[in-house]
Amino acid sequence: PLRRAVCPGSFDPVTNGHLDIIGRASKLYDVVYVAVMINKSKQGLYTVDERIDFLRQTTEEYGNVKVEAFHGLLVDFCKQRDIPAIVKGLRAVSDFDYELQMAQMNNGLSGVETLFVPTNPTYSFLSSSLVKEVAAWGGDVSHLVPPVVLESLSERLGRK
Ligand code: COD
Repeated sequence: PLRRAVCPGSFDPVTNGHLDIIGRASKLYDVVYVAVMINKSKQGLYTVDERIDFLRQTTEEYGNVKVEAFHGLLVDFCKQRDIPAIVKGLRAVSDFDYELQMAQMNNGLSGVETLFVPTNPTYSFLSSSLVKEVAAWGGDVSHLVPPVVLESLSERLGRK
């Protein structure tokens, strides 16, 4: 049977930190789903379709990554696709508290396991929200996001 896992997130937009985790997961599993979780109460910079488009373009080279949007609980996404494992990146201790809570909640809800991959130290400070803030003020984020995202950030935010 195929070994499946999911990398969930908001991906508003995808960063090199996300891609590092997705790429590493794609070497460990036969199929890796990337789930763009829709949060109606949080308006993003990018629409869900735009986020998916960036993710598809940047994960195509891995060959075994499927990108999908989902509105609902992550455990339901997993149940519907028979996915037993969630793969998450851990950047720092500050991520740990909340990630542990979600991992335990998700395991209690459905038995799904969460595996943590330590972030590549190059990206340990990196988040989508910091990228947006730095880019909005004209800072250079070219080493932090893939080229398609960089291009669109400069368009959307009016500079590079
Ligand atoms: N390096 C490595 N990994 C990183 C980095 C980085 N620099 N930045 C982010 N990551 C990884 C982390 O594992 C992170 O969790 C994931 O990528 C996604 O990051 P974001 O910022 O796009 O997404 P979040 O943190 O907003 O995602 C939260 C979820 C959408 C996963 C969560 O809210 C969720 O599961 N929601 C669905 C509803 C649900 O089931 N709720 C109950 C949860 S118990």
